[in-house]
Amino acid sequence: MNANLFALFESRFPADRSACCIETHDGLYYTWDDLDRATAKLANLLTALKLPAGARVAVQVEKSPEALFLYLATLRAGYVYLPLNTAYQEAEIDYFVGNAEPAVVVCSSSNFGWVSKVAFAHNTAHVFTLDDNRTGSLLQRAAAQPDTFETVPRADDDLAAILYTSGTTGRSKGAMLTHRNLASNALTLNEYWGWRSDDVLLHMLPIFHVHGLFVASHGALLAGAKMIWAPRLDMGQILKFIPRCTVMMGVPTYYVRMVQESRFDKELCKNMRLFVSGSAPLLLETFDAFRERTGHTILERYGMSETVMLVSNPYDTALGDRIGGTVGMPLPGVSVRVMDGEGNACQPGVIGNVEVKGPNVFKGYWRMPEKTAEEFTADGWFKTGDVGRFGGAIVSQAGERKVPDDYLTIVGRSKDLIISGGYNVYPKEIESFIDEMPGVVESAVIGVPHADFGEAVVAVVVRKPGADIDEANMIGTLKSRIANFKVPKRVHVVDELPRNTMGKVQKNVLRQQFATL
Ligand code: MLC
Ligand code: AMP
Repeated sequence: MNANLFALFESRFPADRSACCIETHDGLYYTWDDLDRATAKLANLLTALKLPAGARVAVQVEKSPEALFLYLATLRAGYVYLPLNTAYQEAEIDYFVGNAEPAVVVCSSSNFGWVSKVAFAHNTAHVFTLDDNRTGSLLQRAAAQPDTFETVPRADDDLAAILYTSGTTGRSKGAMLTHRNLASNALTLNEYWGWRSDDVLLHMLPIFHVHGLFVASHGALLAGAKMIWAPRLDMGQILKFIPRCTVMMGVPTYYVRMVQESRFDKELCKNMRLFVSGSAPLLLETFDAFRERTGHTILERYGMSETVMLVSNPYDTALGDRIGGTVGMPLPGVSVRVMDGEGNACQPGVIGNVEVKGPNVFKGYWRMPEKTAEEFTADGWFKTGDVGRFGGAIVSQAGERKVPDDYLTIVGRSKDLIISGGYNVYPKEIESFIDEMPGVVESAVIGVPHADFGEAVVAVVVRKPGADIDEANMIGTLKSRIANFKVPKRVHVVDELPRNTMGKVQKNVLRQQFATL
């Protein structure tokens, strides 16, 4: 059997291929036939390039149906897809391209100048452009290709995608996901969340991370369900499209903003069957307010780039309630354990490190066998870096609620990570940029509570005697060098950083000090 993920999707295409597969926010319709033909043309183009086996196709483009087709065509042709956040700037792209050595790079035409320079410097053989208005050299070249293509056979363990996740120390690591990782997770979610062929997914997430590219798109593709496709979070478009939709997924910021919109109510959402939240903690306050406003109980789930989805609140009420503040139960086929520092499993109610195992767990970090080995226990469990507990209780204004022992609650992270609006920011990376700036002795980057983004990035900077550090200047300089979501919202200049007796910076002290910013 062909384990190629695309072959799985193909096997689930609806019988009527003239049905709508993607409707865009600006009124375009793509049928399942269109998807089939477009991915065939792109797969033929990739094949015609005679790329080496296992070649990576790195893509930094704005969201469009054609960008999704490029992902699917890469799978179909048997190559490895490498999506890149559109906010990444030159230094970041230089690292990813240098590390992954893609044979093909696809970028927007406005970035072609600098992206092609970076790509050619790293010996990438082919650089194409793709814009979100159905133009660019990629589509021009693909137009001349045949519109049928025999999906290339792949084995379970062959790579399908590499997703870069930032590292707590050092540079980003490329999580290698296989066809089996993605297929097993998609099949599990298909069943667990009750996907139906008559579902309509409101797709508003970016398609360069797990949530939008895999969880959302795979769900609809596997169900043979239609997607309404919008380029970014936009309340106007939610109000316009939600009455025709049945499923929506978002990071918590999406729900915070929906609750703030008074026109978002029960009547508007009456066709909906499922709202999913993930990628960052959803505040109980948002969970409750959303239910009050719409009558819908958000389903919160937990996952990561290395594992796709791990744990989910139930869709089927026969399995249990969706409990706000928890991420639910391990998905079928996924094992989750909470361990203390001595390698023993914690009792329910006791907090420890979350470790996982299953067919969804990635193959390792690209060309980093030592880092891969560090992240797995001797008995083969992946250390998520998240801290949580099974069972226990959720305390809210409404009182204390006992949580069943098979429900997981994520209470924090052992990794030094900030999640802002669903994007991960590793303080170390930002600190190294700041520390190189003139007049800076050292810096500490922390996350502080933020009503919209959940956490906001804040930098605390120690200046050299007599140096004049200007907050706006520093923010401006950082904006030109790193992705905008990583740039500190505020910079505080201090005389020294608080340290413990070991000389380690006490970030918890700084977090408390700046918590009310
Ligand atoms: C944008 N900005 C952010 C930001 N997004 N700042 C902090 N954190 C963010 N996430 C800043 C910009 O730099 C800009 O600043 C200003 O906000 C306005 O930019 P924008 O592009 O207009 O913002 P907006 O459209 O409102 O975007 C916010 C957002 C977006 C929350 C909608 O960030 C988003 O779509 N996030 C989703 C992330 C996601 O898909 N995560 C999944 C990861 S997968 P300035 O100063 O220039 O004005 C994963 C695994 C799993 O984690 O479990 O799913
Ligand atoms: P990423 O590396 O971008 O895939 O992000 C994965 C991380 O996001 C996880 O390790 C968690 O820290 C966090 N995360 C994802 N979903 C949730 C959730 N529902 N609640 C809390 N944290 C989450």
